[in-house]
Amino acid sequence: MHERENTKPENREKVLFTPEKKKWPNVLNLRVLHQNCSRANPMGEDFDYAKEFEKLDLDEVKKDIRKVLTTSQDWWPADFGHYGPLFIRLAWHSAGTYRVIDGRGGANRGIIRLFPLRSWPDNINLDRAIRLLWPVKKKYGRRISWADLIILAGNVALESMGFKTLGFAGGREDVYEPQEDIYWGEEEEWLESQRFVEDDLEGALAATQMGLIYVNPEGPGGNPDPVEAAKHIRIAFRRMGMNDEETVALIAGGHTFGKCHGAAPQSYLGPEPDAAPVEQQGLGWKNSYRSGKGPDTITSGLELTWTQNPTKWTILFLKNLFEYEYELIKGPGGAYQWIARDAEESIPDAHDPERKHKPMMLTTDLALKFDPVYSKIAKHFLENPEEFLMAFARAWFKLTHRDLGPPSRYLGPEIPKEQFVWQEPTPKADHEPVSEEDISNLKRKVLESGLSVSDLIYVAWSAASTFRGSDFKGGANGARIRLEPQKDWEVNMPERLGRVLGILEEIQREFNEGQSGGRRVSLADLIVLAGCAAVEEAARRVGFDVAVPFTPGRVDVSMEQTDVEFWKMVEPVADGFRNYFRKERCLYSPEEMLVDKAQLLTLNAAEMTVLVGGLRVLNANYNGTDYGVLTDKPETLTNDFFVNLLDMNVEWRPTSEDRYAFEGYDRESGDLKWRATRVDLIFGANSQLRAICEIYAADDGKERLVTDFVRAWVKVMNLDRFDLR
Ligand code: HEB
Repeated sequence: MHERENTKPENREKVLFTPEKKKWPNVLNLRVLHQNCSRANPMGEDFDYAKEFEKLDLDEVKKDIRKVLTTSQDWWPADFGHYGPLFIRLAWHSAGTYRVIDGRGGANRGIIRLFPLRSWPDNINLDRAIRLLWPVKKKYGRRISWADLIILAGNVALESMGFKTLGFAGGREDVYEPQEDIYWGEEEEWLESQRFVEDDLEGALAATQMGLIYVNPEGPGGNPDPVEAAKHIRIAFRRMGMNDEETVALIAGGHTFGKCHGAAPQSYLGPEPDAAPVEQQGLGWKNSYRSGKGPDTITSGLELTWTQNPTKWTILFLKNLFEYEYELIKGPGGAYQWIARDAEESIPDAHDPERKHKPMMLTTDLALKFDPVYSKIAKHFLENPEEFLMAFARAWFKLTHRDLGPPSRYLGPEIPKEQFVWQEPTPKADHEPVSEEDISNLKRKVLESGLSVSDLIYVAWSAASTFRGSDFKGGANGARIRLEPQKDWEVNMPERLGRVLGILEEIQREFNEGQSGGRRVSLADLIVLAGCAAVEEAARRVGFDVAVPFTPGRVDVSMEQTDVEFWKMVEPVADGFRNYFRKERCLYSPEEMLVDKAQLLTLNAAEMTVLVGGLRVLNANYNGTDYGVLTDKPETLTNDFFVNLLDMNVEWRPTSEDRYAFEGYDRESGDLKWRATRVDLIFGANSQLRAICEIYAADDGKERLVTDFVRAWVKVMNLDRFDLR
């Protein structure tokens, strides 16, 4: 790896690791559950981004961006007189941090403009790209978010260079505070260690090295081996949900444009934005080499231009890749790159019309030629430029829209008509929803069906809790729980699930067939409705007559509308709400996995607490275990979990070597009373969680528990109801 000494963020420790974290590393970071709260949002609670965005004249915005693209600024002169390639790189790096496994990262909140991403070494000089767009952002203010503007600018850049995109959807709402929930890696130093653990990336991280969007352009660890590089590319792009064809299209399509910058070694660069002196006003990497810009620019430290026409959509990247033999050299930046020694000097200079260069490539570009699978695809694209164009258009749209959620969240006039399986569309219901009277009839049917409260709760939770606030995927809508692969997930207890769904489907059929009007109930609705009925029943058993709000309108989707590959990758390895934990596949402790899941469900600490305590007494554990079921009357919505957890007469002892399972003994009699996992006991151990538990354990906490549980339950059931907002 080339020198990146000056880009070390000295302040990182101070900011990321708070004093408590250093002294008590095991204290759960519950702050991740309270990020970007209304107090951190300067836009105020009433701000409705969708409404503001709809006021926008998108054509006018695009016109303004187009003007920026070709208006070179003295403070950062445009290569080839066109900022298009730079903006494409900006959009790609903004979207490219997305990872399938937890849906975090990506373009949808504008985090590339905030700490720490704006200071990532891979994002060198993208701070300039964002500043170039400021006049446009300034003009439209709240009507367009940075998150949307950055992706739109990438699209306009492509279009202005002769490429036809599939379209653009808005709807990405900015955050105003760096996100704490995104685990980017353990490394203390940027780019320090290789992140492959037995040929697999640590857990789930998309980048193969800290601080890189994907892979090291010089090859793994700076080793210029295209075949090895291909392996890393494959893993890294798969983590982001891209297959081989999409990967080749993206790299070849992206590197059709622009150039790499490495006029001199990176030692000329000053500190990154978050470590730079205040007078630089958030611009980092001040370059002391000659003019520090234009022909003297240092970004990646690699110096090359791929094609003869770097500001036009062409097939030239692929043509050059296959036409020439490449030889390994070190460029002026001191980094490994490849040159077509025998080729003519056919490549234009970015700033000097008199100069020409030979075609050059990155090690990672050559991976497309030397990996047998990539090479087949790349050659096919070279011979079929139309297919290449379509493949890039689709992959680009997926890259930049994947984290925006289902099409029902898309905004604006440029939404493509075509729908894609990765979007997981949940169409609007084409039937009339059930009436209030139907709802109470159905609830009665469900409760009389012989299914237990626990059955109904477990299945409703299994369906709804796939939701992730990170990329707005999952949820009960669509009833994907009855399809592959969710129906076979271990955590869903396939046998029980099959039995419960069988009975619910029977009730559904009976209801729908008995309807003379247009009213129908979808299985997705019935699953949630059944859960509501179970919660009501469990509350009734303690004497509380509550109505759990239910809003019909969910639909059942087909296999064709389900991204099977995606769901295979995101099968839960833990769900503390169901006391499920697969140790060998988890990166964090059980309690951390619980918080992680709660964060994806957009729950705060109190909601998480009341849900766990409620689910335990409702007997909703994986495999029906009694861990944490601290009650003598299971399937009844009592506050027993909290009362017994805080009971000083019980003494807890670990029973397993890994300290996952515990037993609670009566201090006086010595009798075994309860069993629990770490996920249960953390609520009594952690000071913040214990403080919340006390509210529910108190003598006046019984009713409060019911009310709060119902509210949190309904919230989870409706997380994916974008149609209601
Ligand atoms: Fe790229 C540029 C690497 C993928 C688009 N890239 C670039 C560079 C480098 C790279 C190193 C240079 C920077 C500077 O400035 O210096 N890439 C890379 C890698 C990968 C990639 C390693 C993986 C394999 N790209 C990509 C994609 C895309 C792109 C996917 C899209 C789609 N890039 C791009 C562009 C550019 C770049 C457009 C240019 C920029 C300018 O010109 O500024």
